[in-house]
Amino acid sequence: MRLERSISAFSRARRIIAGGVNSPVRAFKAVGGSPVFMKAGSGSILRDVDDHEYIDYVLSWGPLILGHAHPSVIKAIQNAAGRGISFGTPTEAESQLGELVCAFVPSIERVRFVSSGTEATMSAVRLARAYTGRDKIVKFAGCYHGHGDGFLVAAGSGALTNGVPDSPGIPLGVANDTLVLPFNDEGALREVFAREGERIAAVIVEPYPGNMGFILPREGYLRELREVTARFGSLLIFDEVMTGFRVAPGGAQEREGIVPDLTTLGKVLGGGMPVGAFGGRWEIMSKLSPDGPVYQAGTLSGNPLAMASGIATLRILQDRSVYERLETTTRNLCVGLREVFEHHSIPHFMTQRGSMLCTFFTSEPVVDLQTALRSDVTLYARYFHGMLDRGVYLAPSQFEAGFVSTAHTQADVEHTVAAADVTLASLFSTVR
Ligand code: KE4
Repeated sequence: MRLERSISAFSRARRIIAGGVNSPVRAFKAVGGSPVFMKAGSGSILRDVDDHEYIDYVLSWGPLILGHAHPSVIKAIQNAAGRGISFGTPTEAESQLGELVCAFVPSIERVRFVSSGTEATMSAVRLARAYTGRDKIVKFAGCYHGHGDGFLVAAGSGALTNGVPDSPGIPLGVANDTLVLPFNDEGALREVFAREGERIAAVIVEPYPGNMGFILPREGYLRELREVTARFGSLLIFDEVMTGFRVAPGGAQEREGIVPDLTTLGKVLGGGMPVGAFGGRWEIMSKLSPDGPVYQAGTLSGNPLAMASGIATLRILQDRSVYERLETTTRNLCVGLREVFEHHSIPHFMTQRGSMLCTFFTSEPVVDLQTALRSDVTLYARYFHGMLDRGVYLAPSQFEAGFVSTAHTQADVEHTVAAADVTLASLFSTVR
């Protein structure tokens, strides 16, 4: 496939932008080749600067649950822009979106909007430390909570993809306050709490980790997290930046019936515009400035255009039948892909919840970072490029999740499954 314009765009970008990208995972380092530069999106389709079209399963890393350029979202942003872009004052749109958030996620009694998932998680951890008077936090190897210093310890997503899960530049004192455990390991959890429980301010967890590929908790694991944190007076923070409004209207906590103390949100919340949020019980959130002493702020927090985009998005998601359709499309895709992998005798392990999915090329169940790392990332890279050449845009890293939108059609599913069949046939010269 001819990618001349993307290739020249990347060499231009590299002359002015660090690494040629504004977020490392976009650079195709894990899959090789030159990153594809996109210029437009519509529904489930992305168009690149060489005018190739792709069915998009990255959806801006999750935000675009309604697909690209949804008319209601575009109109809401345009209307808001006509009234001014930012005021630096309170606006009623922030309360409107806040009311929607609290309706979708009942564990949130008060919310604070920020401009990214990283700001949401950083702020939630600062609040948890202030509320408990403790310093330690527990995170899980392979989970990614943004690029805050304390989180870049055994981090997932781009940090893992680019082989720097423990970034340089993090002071030892900060890293020492982050305790890292393997996900899905109840023994390790109980052991660290027996040893450090009185010093642990919070456990922060992606309830369905989507940054080491997409991994699901073992039965009862999240319940154990809830019980052990409550027992030791630590807060449980569900990082639902990726799963919020995605795997169910109320996120993973709705599917699992677990009430965290704090929740962080992003991605779908802004419908593609920069929005993050954190929230929880009033007694905790009341510690935040200006009512309380815990400082947190942001010039563009609650930006009117971002609020308009989020309100338009969540209003559409209030129709719960949307989630049934998303789950059906995603399941159809998984069934088709599984048939193809089985036909070509490709060892694989697939995960799916709601409209999130992932394929690992491995013959063992993937339950944590170690098992994820044992999957065949070389085969993933070859599969990625074969699909790209056939008009399907997957995450340019094994250590990410795939997403489906309301704009994806059965025809998209059939095209994707056919592309996988031809790709694997060409890789393994097995013909159907
Ligand atoms: P942002 O700061 O990128 O908005 O959000 C950070 C974040 C926090 N928590 C979870 C569970 C997340 O998945 C993320 C961001 N996810 C990655 C994709 N795996 C963002 C993509 C990128 O870094 O370019």
